[in-house]
Amino acid sequence: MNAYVERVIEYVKKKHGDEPEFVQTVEEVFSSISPVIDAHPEYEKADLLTRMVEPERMFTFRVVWRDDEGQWHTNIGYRCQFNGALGPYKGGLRFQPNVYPGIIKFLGFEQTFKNSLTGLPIGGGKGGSDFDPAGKSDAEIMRFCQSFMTALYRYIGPDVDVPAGDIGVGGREIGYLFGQYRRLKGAWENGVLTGKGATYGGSLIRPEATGYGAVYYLCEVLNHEKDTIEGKTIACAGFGNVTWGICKKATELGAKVVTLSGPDGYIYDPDGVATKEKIDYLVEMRASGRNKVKDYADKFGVQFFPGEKPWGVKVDVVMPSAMQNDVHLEHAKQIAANGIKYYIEVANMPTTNDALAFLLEQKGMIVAPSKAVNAGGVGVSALEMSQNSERLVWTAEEVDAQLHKMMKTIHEMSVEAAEEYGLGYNLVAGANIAGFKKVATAMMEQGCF
Ligand code: 2IT
Repeated sequence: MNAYVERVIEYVKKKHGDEPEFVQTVEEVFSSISPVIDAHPEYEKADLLTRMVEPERMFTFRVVWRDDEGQWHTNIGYRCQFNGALGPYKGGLRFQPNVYPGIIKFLGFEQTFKNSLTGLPIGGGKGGSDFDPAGKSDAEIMRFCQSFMTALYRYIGPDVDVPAGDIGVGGREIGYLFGQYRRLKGAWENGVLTGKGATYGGSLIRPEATGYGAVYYLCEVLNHEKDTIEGKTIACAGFGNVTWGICKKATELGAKVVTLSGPDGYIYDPDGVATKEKIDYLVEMRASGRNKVKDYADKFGVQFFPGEKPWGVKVDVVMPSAMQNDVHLEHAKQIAANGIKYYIEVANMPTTNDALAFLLEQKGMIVAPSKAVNAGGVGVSALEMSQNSERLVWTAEEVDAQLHKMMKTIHEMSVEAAEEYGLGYNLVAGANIAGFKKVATAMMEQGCF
């Protein structure tokens, strides 16, 4: 590996040992771009990599809210404006009790390169709170969102920083956040958030975009292998918005999602999460706030495996679509032992670095990285920003066609970037290189700061 890259990784390990997820993503991205640093000595001269691992701005804020019994609670809010070289900071808000600076920073770092891959003018950001939405009433969620936005609104804006949803933040939360922003600003700036409802500037297809985009990307991979999606079985994780989108598109194209997971275990449905009733039920499960996938097994009479992950199931395609570090080395070994050819990451950093390295060594296995596969979500968010600034609403067909084109281009760019450095069909390195190059060029051209 390039000596400068090694030094920066060591520096990050030393400085951020208490933020393991952040160290993990820096190591993953920077080890891929080592050949680019070899070819561009000016990056070391400008110490570009040390600049890249330091967020432009990151802050915390107090979020105080009252529950239905009249009890007061205090949570921590975060926003990390990681890199604005390509456009306004853009990235989701995550509400989950395990949120701490290391999670927000890993997501913001990933987001910077992912947003670059979309080809659209968006910088990287991320935010959220350690608030736990599970079991909260609608009124409690609303009061929390209003308090969160009251603290955040002066630091964001359509040309400054445009948050969206992530785990624990969906259309309902974005609605409450937007309502409070509008109330505080006294202005119709609907470009300030994406993932809005369709009646007030939300883009059609945005709720589906991450899942649809992931399946479009999978189709590009299959096409490259002269294979087709028809008849394929897919193991997914989670049962949130992303998995829902995958189920819809996979079913439409003749494939079957056979597993879902939750904090309580996983379900196996050999017929596939493939009927409208089943797919709609995912939305109900999520809205219930129970956060249990067993509900699906009870309702549809399929097998439930308590406390287990779905990675031992024999399928054609594995798509970890729930959360970070969901696939460990022991799971990776099971996946390889099952002879699975397609490992398509969907959630942000779903694979530990040792598991990823193991999978990349497997002959005949194709590994696709999440920052490319899930980029359709934020890509359509950028299209939502375009529609808001034009004060227009595009049709679902227009948005879907653009999303499809975007996913094809991301795959193509990754293939070309890896080939340029003699790495063959390496989608992980290709995505990191292609995403990095644009951010690096923009930072260099904008001077040192
Ligand atoms: O991880 C992601 O790309 C998101 N949560 C979506 C971000 C966005 O701005 O739509």
